Amino acid sequence: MAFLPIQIVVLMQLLMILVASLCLMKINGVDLGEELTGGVHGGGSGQEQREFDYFKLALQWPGTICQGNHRCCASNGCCQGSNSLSEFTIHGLWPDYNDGSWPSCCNGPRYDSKEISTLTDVLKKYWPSLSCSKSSTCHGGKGTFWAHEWEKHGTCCSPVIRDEYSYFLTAINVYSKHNVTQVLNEAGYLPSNSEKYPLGGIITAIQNAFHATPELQCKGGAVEELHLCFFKDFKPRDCISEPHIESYLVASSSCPKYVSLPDVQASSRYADTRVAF
Ligand code: U2P
Repeated sequence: MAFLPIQIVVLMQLLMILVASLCLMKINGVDLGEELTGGVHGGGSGQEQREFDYFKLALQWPGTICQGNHRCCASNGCCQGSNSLSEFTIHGLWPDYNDGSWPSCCNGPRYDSKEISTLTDVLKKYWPSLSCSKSSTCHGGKGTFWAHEWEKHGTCCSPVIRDEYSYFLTAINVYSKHNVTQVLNEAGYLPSNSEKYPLGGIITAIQNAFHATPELQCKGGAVEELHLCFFKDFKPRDCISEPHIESYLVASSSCPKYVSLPDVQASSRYADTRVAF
């Protein structure tokens, strides 16, 4: 009985240490949630980071992204009549770690548009920026969408991809070899402003075509991004560690059970809002 107060005091001290540690973490800006769910680790410029585990080809659905984007400029693919908004375009080729985090801004040369001058036309069509905003680069400045993707992700693809030209060319090749839009169209999932499609059906169509499970992200019930994952030799692999679609639907996806693939026409949509630059 005589030991009871001492035990309580020790317990209280332990509790105070725990509370103090949590407060310090908050003060130092460490976000526990982010640490647990993954995030942009090692985001400084030109850092030596451990080799990545696999590639993620991130595709975006312009029909969804362009709906929330009403400003036109020369670089905004949403406004280019020649660009189809009914096809997935490239967001980036991202090296990722199996634990859900990823390296960023690794050692490597800064973006140089001259390096990819021969690819520009192809990139404008299949890897357009879908906004007028400039993107952050790894050196504290702002640059094009392509500059952002090369510096943040491309520099971390070593030793598989070692230079800017190879980074963009590889992404275009992987994208052309895995035509997600065609796979979905052939399965009956066509761009539409009225139809809703089962998320499970979309995932199954991709699984049947590429023998790997993709990752999907939605905004307001519409598909915004679709990610395909690859081993370092570019053979397809699952993006998600949980192989059961049902649990994936419930636990990890920002998509509802039925999703849309909005159909937005670039030329007609922007006919009245186009501005000269
Ligand atoms: O998901 C929000 C942003 O985080 C970055 N991201 C996400 C998943 C992943 O596997 N790798 C990755 O880098 C992307 O950042 P961005 O390239 O757009 O700057 C993604 O948009």
